Amino acid sequence: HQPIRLQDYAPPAYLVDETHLCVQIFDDHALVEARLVMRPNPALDKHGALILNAGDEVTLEHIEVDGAAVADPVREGESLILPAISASHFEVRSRVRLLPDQNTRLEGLYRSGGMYCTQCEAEGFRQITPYPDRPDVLSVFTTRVEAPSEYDCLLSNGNPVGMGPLENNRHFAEWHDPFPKPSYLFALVAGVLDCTEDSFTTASGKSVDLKLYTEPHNRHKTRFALEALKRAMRWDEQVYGREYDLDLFMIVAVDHFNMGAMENKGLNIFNSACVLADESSTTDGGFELIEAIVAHEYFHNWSGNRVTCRDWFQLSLKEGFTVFRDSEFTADMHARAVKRMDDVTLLRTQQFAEDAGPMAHPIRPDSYIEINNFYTLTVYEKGAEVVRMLHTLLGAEAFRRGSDLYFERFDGQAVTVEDFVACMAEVSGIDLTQFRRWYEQAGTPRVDVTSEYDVAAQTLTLHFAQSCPATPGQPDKAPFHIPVKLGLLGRQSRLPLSFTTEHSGFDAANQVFSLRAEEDSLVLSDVTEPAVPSLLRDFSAPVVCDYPYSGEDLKLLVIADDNSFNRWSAMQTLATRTLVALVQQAAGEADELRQTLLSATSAVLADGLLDPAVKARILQLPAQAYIAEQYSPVDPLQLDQVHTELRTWLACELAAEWQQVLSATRADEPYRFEHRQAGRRALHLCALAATVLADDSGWQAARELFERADNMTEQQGALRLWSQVANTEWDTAMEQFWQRWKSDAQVVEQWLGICAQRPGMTVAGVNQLMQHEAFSWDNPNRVRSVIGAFVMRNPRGFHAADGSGYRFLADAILKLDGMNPQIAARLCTPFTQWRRYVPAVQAAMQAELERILAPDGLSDGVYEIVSKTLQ
Ligand code: BAL
Ligand code: ZN
Repeated sequence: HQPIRLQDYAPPAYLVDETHLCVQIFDDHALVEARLVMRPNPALDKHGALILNAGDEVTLEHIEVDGAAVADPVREGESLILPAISASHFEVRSRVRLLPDQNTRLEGLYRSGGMYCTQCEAEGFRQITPYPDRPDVLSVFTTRVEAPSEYDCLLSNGNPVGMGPLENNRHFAEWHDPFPKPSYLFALVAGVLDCTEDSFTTASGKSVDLKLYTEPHNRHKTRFALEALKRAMRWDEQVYGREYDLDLFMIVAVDHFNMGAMENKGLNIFNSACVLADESSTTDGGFELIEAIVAHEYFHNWSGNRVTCRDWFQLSLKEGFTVFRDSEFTADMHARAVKRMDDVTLLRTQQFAEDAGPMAHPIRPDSYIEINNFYTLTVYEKGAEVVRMLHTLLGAEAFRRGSDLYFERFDGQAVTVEDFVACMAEVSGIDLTQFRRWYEQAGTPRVDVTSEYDVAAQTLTLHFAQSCPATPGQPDKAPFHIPVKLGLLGRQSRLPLSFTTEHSGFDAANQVFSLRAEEDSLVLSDVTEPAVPSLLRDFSAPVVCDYPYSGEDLKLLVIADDNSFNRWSAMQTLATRTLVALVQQAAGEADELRQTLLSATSAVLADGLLDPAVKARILQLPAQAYIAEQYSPVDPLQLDQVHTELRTWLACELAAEWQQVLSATRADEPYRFEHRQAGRRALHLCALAATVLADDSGWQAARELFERADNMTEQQGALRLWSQVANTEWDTAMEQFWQRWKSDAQVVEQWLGICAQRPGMTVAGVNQLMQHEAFSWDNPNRVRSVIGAFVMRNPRGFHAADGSGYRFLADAILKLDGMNPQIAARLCTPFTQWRRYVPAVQAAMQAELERILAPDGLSDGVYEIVSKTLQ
């Protein structure tokens, strides 16, 4: 379990100009022949041994250099070591044998149901053929696929250049990808597939064929993704000036997949759950997610593929940037403020916890044991926030010049985050030296703000102090460059106030203060009345921003802030404070905050002008996971109880108002996925949640919605809410739902999730659910739907006082580690917070963590997370 360090980066000794692969698929094995046209890296004086990576899925049958067989190549771990080569050009040929049916880790070439497919990022290509499997080796690939004729679709990257029959009822297809690419972008698919076709004409008039391949029974679920793809292609032309570059763009839907999707050049491979949709089986959230993932993978064609990463430490170079791009795309397609609330909820609830835990790392980590552990919320979501801050500091126009320069200067190259930031600095003239600390320092910075108002001078002075907690390996942090977007609200007038300031760090046009020092003060003049500051508008930086607001200040912001994101954020702060006070049994304070929360909730419910989607989000209490980050030690069962009691109290106190919302938001038109309708449904489900909580017979409203709804959003929403009562009628409804949808894999995954999250679910119940025909250990989606949902979204079940939830999770991790280490490692997350809990919980979790670490042969992935968690 050796760490790999950024500081040890060395350029590749040898380059691969051409990669010629022949992949022959047989019933019980596959043979891969590779011909690599190579040369020593001209940038280096010394080259040393030729080291190829070869994973343990690969049985080497033959390898030769320029026609001379290498009899006994040294194999050390994943390295295949050949003697140094001095020729200016040479060819390496190899033949290996693979067993795709037995590849349960789902990296390299594997079988998913009836089809063969590949997953190569980050280091899966070495499980297909010996190769310098690193992102800074870019090569032009030509791939021949041979398979039994029944597999009618044989696909790879680039353009088709040949196909035809072979002997023994076999056939072949040949593909050529003219764009040099790293091996992690290689893909291959062989299957009996149905193809839905479309086309797109680029801004410069080129016609691109679009093809979405599925297993035949999923043909009816392809239209939405293809339409989303075309919207994404147009948006990338309009917003970034990026056109698609090949004549063909293919997507394949695969049932067994470790992640959401993969941006292989010209041949994206998707987890079926992240691409297949139709109006009867997909929820509003599902549609939005699919549209975003289709866009994300497409956007990688430039941010990732044409310009790629030098090494895996630079992962956020492509992922942070591409998440920022897809997030802006969704904001443009739907509702900007709502998308911001959803993104910030994810960040605050989960990324902040990661940044405060044992796995905390900068968005560019400086070491890892298993790179798959670093496909994290920090690299992706915080990485996107860092790019967003650049966008805020530069403004849209300069940012676009920066991205144009980046794509032009580094097209066809593998580069670093410094290269990206340097382009942004060059076009804007802004000194981003300090800003680069965002890439280097882990942890969520805090910005503490206080104020004083001088009535006579009409000045409001805001004092800022920034700090950042210590994280593993980084005890001390230097100050960050933090853009704080702000505004003022008059305490009496309740109206936005204008102001002026002389501070050179304030961008008046965008109302953004650049906080660079550890402490700084911003004097705002012409402030005509006492004001409540509205800080960190639109979440202008990924920080915790604290100000000593009174409950009434927060209520004022909830009701009257002209920044709708901050209306939501103020309500989150008010609810968080209330919950923390209740948990800590701070009686007087808790009661006062609770009353203020009630009155703010009532005002929001009565606001007829609020977008229903925004209203639904404002009315949602922060998740327990977020509250658990605010204090320590946490008793998770007590927190669950307090959270439920507060929701119930708000529901009872405002029962009449919720009832009115419930009737006002009933569907009165057939289902369509669009913002207005989705907002109405979200609000309807909020009101239904209150109804179920407030009234013993409230579940009947859920039953009524389940029976009436013409759409999956409301049917599933009703089943989830009704599950809190879990009576025999609910069992019958769940059985009916199962019978109706059991042949639809995506709905079945949702159904399993509802079962696993049901209040009252125990380990015994989950074990029984895992005997159901719908569950399968070798399908990551099913594992996530049952085990993931139970341990991450069922606090009462997972934290059962007898420790059964922790034992269950440890057993599952150990079992999965031998099958699919990536999925096993992901499941370790709930244990990473163990030190935050009360002593009894800590002890029980620690014992399970030690049990996981005990066996020999643990994967690097699980070892890295568990050992760092115990440190
Ligand atoms: N590159 C892995 C999947 C994604 O982030 O697009
Ligand atoms: Zn990505």
